Amino acid sequence: MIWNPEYECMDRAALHALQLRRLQMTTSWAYERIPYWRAQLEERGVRPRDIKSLDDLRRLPFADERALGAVSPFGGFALPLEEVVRVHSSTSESGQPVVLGYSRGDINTWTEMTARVAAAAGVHRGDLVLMAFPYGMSTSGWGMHYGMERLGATIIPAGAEQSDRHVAILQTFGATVLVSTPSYALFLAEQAEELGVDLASLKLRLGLFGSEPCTDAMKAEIESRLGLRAMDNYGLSKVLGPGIAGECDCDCGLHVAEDHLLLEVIDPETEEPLEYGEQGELVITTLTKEAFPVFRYRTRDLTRLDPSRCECGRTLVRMSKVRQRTDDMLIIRGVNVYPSQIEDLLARTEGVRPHYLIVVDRKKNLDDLEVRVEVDEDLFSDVMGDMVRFQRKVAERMQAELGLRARVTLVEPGANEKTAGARRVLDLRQAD
Ligand code: DLL
Repeated sequence: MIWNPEYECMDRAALHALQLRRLQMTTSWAYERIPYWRAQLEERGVRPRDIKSLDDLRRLPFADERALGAVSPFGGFALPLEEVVRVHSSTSESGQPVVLGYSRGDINTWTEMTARVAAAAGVHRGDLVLMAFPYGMSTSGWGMHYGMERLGATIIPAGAEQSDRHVAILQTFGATVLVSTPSYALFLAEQAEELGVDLASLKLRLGLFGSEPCTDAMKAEIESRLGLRAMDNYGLSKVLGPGIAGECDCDCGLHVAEDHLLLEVIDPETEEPLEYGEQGELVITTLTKEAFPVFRYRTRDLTRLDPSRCECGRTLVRMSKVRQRTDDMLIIRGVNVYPSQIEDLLARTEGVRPHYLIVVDRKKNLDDLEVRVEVDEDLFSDVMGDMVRFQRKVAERMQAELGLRARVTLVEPGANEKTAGARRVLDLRQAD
């Protein structure tokens, strides 16, 4: 089903005219209300009135998560807190969380965007949806939740990380749709089998998966084990959350909400724009956000765009599935983390040498994070109890500061170099 044909099937010339009007409005809005963006524009000698065509987008400055982190918590807001009805937060490379604000209008637009994604994937009224994304400060659970409700589906807001409960819900409620990361879907299949559940007896028919890359092999495995159709959807918190793009029935890419977002694909080295069809880094400008507009956000995600007409009738551009990033960010059980954040945490821990190795693997379809920490000789020769206490301390810090469950292994000086040379990360998860 096409949720909003007026916009999703819009003539592209009319769409471009709408985008230009919205870009002009957003530029003036940010210039007048956000000192950070005003300074950025002035530095480049650009005034809002200089935006006369969509090509003038290139005159605007880029943003990245360091920049947004630096103005957090509220320096990126265009509205006073009285008019901000929700805040979320998202990690950044610098370790400084980026705080995201949403006005009532933003929540409404976001809901519309996730409703579109859900409808394009095939969710409809009468579906019983198991939401297995987190509902905390992360945008994942809330964003999809509201869209599903608007669509008229029945949502079960279970939240993340309660697999036994999830299995019980799938069985007793007969949920028809699962919303989660793709790796969690596989883990759930595994759990259900271990609990003796016959997967064929479940009523699942559809999965909306996102927040991390999904290989073709993984998708095929999810579909065959859970007996559902797996649909990909893409989003990122700094720009909005989920709802930026989603697959339709035609299996030919993810339609992007271009009436709300302006996309570029650039060469990440030269920052020059690339043609349709060429792979490069996705850069996103928001066109309708009120509380937290963002210009030319460098997603670090690699994709290509296809504006050709899709058989489903939507005219919105399709982005290819994201399989790779330009940076070293890891997504572990849906949590984004940079090796530099782990390094920083270790550097602040007494007794740790500056040699560590991050080993990411997938065990029983669940991401497994091990941090092998080299410790001083004397700690090694200490009694067992001290070592265990030390391991626990590091693991607790990882959980508290980065939201990550990790196994911390203490190794002797020099051990990591023997295993991995100069590398700091070993990602052993399969890729195809
Ligand atoms: O992951 C928002 C989201 C939630 C999207 C639920 C879809 C479903 P962040 O936590 O800010 O936001 O992480 C954003 O995750 O830059 C990509 O690298 C990666 N990512 C998100 N969706 C996909 C996807 C949410 N479908 C970062 N395929 C992005 C591959 C994805 N990577």
